[in-house]
Amino acid sequence: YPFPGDVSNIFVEANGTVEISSPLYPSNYPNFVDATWLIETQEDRRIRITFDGFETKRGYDFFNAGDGNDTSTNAFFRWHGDREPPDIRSTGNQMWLRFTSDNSDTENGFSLSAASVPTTDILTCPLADIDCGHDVCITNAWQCDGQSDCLNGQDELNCDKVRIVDLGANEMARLLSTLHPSNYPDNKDITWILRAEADRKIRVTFLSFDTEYKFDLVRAGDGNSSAANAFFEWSWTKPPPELVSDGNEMWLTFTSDGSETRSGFSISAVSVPSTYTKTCSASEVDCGHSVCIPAAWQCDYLTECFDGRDEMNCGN
Ligand SMILES: [Ca+2]
Ligand SMILES: [Ca+2]
Ligand SMILES: [Ca+2]
Ligand SMILES: [Ca+2]
Repeated sequence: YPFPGDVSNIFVEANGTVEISSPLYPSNYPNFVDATWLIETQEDRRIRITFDGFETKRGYDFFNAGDGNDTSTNAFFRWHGDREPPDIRSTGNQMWLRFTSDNSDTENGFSLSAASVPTTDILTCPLADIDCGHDVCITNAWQCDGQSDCLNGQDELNCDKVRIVDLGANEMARLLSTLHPSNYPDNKDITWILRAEADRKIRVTFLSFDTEYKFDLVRAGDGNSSAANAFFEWSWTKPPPELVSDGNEMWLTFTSDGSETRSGFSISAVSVPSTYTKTCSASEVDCGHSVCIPAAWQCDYLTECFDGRDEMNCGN
């Protein structure tokens, strides 16, 4: 197995695949490994890495990857621990991989396939994923979970502060509660500021929603400060209505209290033309600000409209 400084040169034929694994895999790798793989394919192709298994000592034994054939430059990926790594892809036809272990504690390491793919082969992050850059996509559940997953740590930035979401024309962003669809943690306090271009509005649609009634709340309003212009507050399992901002900025907050958690929410936010308007149908109650709820929710002893008008003038 590789000793310190060990370098393997690997050429992958067009459409070919080469299997690479850590020393002694699937048994534990030794201490003091420093193994490098320099992978190359034909000039008009690129290399795509898919992992079959991965486990190293988090914080001590590292897998790194980058473009080109020099391990000191162009790194775009670093992985360690027991999370399943995403697929990664080189920019050009050369890519380096390097695995290092320290002087104690080992795991079984990794096994991967390096495939030669056309330059048209691209990786696009699903909407719910975080794009770490260089098309490295990680699941949203790993955002703000206290563990850095992106090489630059961007998944752990701005976690208890304000998250800015810029929406290009007709672009969609997905906002999820922490760990969704698993239960969100207690004591979360998250603010998203959604921003569209000047002549546009923002439309927010709830794809799933479940929070603790009256204690874990989503609020929304116009502008870029959650201190003002609120027009929406929601909790519990009733599906929330679509929301449309007045202008090109809108804020959303989520707060959970100190006990009882639920699966939270998945929200889609899209930039729409400023001419977009929403009108409540005959079977709906207009809460104001184009917020429409089913007429059946009028006088049901539960307040859905922000100003409570659905529970006013109910008689008795
Ligand atoms: Ca180790
Ligand atoms: Ca993370
Ligand atoms: Ca709660
Ligand atoms: Ca009601």
